[in-house]
Amino acid sequence: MEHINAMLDEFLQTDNLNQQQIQELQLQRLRETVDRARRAPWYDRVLGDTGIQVADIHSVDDVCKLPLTTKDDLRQAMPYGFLAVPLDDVVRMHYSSGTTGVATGVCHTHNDVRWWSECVARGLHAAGVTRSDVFQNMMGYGLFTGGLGFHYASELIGCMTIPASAGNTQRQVQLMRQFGTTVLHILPSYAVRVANYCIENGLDPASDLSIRTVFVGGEPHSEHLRARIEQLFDCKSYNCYGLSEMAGPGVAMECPAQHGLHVREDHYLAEVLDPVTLEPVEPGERGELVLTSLRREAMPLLRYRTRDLTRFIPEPCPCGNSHCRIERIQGRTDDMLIVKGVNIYPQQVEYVLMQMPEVGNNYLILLENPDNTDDMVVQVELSPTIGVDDMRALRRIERQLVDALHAELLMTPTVKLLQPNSLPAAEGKAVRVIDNRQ
Ligand code: DLL
Repeated sequence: MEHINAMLDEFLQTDNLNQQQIQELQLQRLRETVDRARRAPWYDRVLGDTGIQVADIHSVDDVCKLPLTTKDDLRQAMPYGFLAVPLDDVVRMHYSSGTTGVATGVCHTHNDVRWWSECVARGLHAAGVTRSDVFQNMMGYGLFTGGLGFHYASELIGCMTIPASAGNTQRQVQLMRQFGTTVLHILPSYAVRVANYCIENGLDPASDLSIRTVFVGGEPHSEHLRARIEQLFDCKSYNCYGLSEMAGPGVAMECPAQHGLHVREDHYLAEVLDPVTLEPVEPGERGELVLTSLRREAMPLLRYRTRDLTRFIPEPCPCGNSHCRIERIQGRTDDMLIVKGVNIYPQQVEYVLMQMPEVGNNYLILLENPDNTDDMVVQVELSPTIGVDDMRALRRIERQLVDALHAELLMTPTVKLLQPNSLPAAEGKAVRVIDNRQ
């Protein structure tokens, strides 16, 4: 118990560093990282080509002198081109999930695993999770980082941890009831599905379960989806962001203010760049998040292009944590769809749908071009509370959805209403778009 309290005190001290202290720490760690990165064959070559030395880094702003790293670079250098330690020092590897191409492997030393767990544990602690909580981890265990990333963190806090992994909803609910689960870690799309499974089986997820805190992440989701989760389980839902290349979940997490995610700035140096010019955006403007790991030993990454779109929230956070905040991820640069010449992010569709109480859990965007003209069909599951026999009511809902989507997207999609739970449920992260266009 004493060691947990000492650790929690340390978390508090780190979260309460002021910006000047954070930047001093970042500068020291940035220099160490550049030094360490040179031991990896890839960076030895790339940094050698640029001629940049540790001595050229005088402030954290000098990070812009370093070369950018992309997912393609990682792919080219698979499996060990980015490894900066002897293989003997590596204790684990994970895959990035590869939703946008070939998955890449990421290696970890003992320290990498420990610091990663601490980053997540800080978020659990900030949200009020304690050793008295029963923590059900419903993210996939294995190569995906969602499961093990939170598992070690909740054990650090001292929670009774249920390594439930993803899927098998009936057993998940049974575990929650049997063991009085109070905290969940879950994909946001799956959270709503679990709640609806409860309702269909005569349980009220708000009153028949004991969930008070839910951590969601791993995929984009809107503020409205959060509101739904909170209402369904009568809980607080906190957003957690991360990517396997930077260890996994815990790069940035929400605090009780629930407005933006605090980047763990003692571990990650964040930049927001214009994805086209690759120059920093104006303060507070949206762009691509670029991350430099500051402590990772096995695979330090310099200026990694995440492809995730966000912005810094410049105002200080009322929670007192002075680490910078990013807004929830608005999509990925490579998510953008061009339909009939209009740029669309799937997040915009979710934003519209989740405001309508008639809409159920799941939706799917289908893109086709039968006569060389783009067609966008939004398949929308209805809420289980809507009678599917009232044709007039269904036509009204369809019309409302088309109008609301048109107002947001500036183009008119076709809307198809479906019975509740009729779309195939994804095993892992939700599949929101199928592009069948030639
Ligand atoms: O998804 C790590 C993770 C697991 C984070 C569980 C949070 C909770 P990857 O499989 O490598 O790692 O996928 C990383 O997922 O670049 C984002 O595009 C997306 N992503 C992750 N968290 C969020 C989030 C894990 N909270 C990619 N909001 C990232 C939006 C997210 N997108």
